[in-house]
Amino acid sequence: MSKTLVIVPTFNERENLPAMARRLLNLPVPVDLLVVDDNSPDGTGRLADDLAAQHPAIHVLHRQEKNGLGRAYLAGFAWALERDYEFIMEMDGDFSHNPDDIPRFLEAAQTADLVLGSRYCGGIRVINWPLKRLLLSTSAAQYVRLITGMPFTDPTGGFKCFRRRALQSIRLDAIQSNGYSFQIEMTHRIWMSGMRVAEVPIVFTERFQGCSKMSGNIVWEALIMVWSLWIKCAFRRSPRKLP
Ligand SMILES: Nc1nc2c(ncn2[C@@H]2O[C@H](COP(=O)(O)OP(=O)(O)OP(=O)(O)O)[C@@H](O)[C@H]2O)c(=O)[nH]1
Ligand SMILES: [Mg+2]
Repeated sequence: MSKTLVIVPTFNERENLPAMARRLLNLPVPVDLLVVDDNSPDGTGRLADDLAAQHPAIHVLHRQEKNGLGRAYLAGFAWALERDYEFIMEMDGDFSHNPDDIPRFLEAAQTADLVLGSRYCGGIRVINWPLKRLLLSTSAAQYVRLITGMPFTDPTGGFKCFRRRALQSIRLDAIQSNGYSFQIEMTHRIWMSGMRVAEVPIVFTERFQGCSKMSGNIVWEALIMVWSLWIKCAFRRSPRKLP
C-alpha cells in the first residue's frame, strides 16, 4: 500500500478513466487510486471494478445515486482515514488536472498540512475556458478572499493534497456544502483550525471528453455559503494560533 491516495470522483467518465488510471500508476511516485462513482449510467463504475480487479493499487467506492462532488469526496476521506494513508489527494477525473503535477504537491506537503493547486498564483493558467467562465472564477476567488480573509489565490480549485492530520483536525460530518463551496469550506475550516496551507501553481485544462456537471445552483450555493462561513467563525478573518 502506498502512503498516498488519489481520490477521483466520477460521474460518466468512461472515456477518461482507463487513461487516468494508467497515468496515475505510471507516476514516478507510487500512489493508490480510489474511484468514487455515483452509479454512472455510462458504466464507469463497472469499468472501475474491472480496473481494480487487475491492479491492487486501484480501489472503488460505489454510491447509489448522484449526490454531488462534496459528498463523494467525504465518503473518500472516510475510506482513507480508516486506512493508513498519510497524503490524501483530490483530483478531477476529466484531465482538467494533470496527474504529472502530483509529485510537486507531495513535495510541498512535506512542510504543509494542506496543499492547494492554484490556477491563479503568479498569473492565469487556464486552457480552453470562455472568458465568461474565467471571469466568474477569478471574481469568485476575490470575493472569497474579501469576505473570509483567506489569503489564497484559488479557493474554489479542486486539485488538493491533505495531510492526514488536516482531515483529522476538522469535523468532516459537519461539512454542509457540495459544489465549489465544498472546496472553499474544506480549506476555510482547515485554515481556521491553524493548520499550514501552501499553494502550488498548476495549469487547468477544460475537459476534452465527456460532459460537464457545472450548474447555476453550484454558483449560488458558493456565493451564499461564504457569508455563513464568516458568520459561523464569529466574524474572524484570521486563524486561531496553535499552542
Ligand atoms: N461521484 C461523483 N462525481 C462527480 C459528481 N459530479 C461531478 N463529478 C466528477 O467530479 C469531477 C469534476 O467534475 P466536472 O464535471 O468536471 O465538473 P466541473 O469541473 O465543475 O465542470 P466542467 O469542468 O465544466 O466539466 C469529474 O471527475 C466528474 O466526473 C457527482 O455528483 N458524483
Ligand atoms: Mg471538470
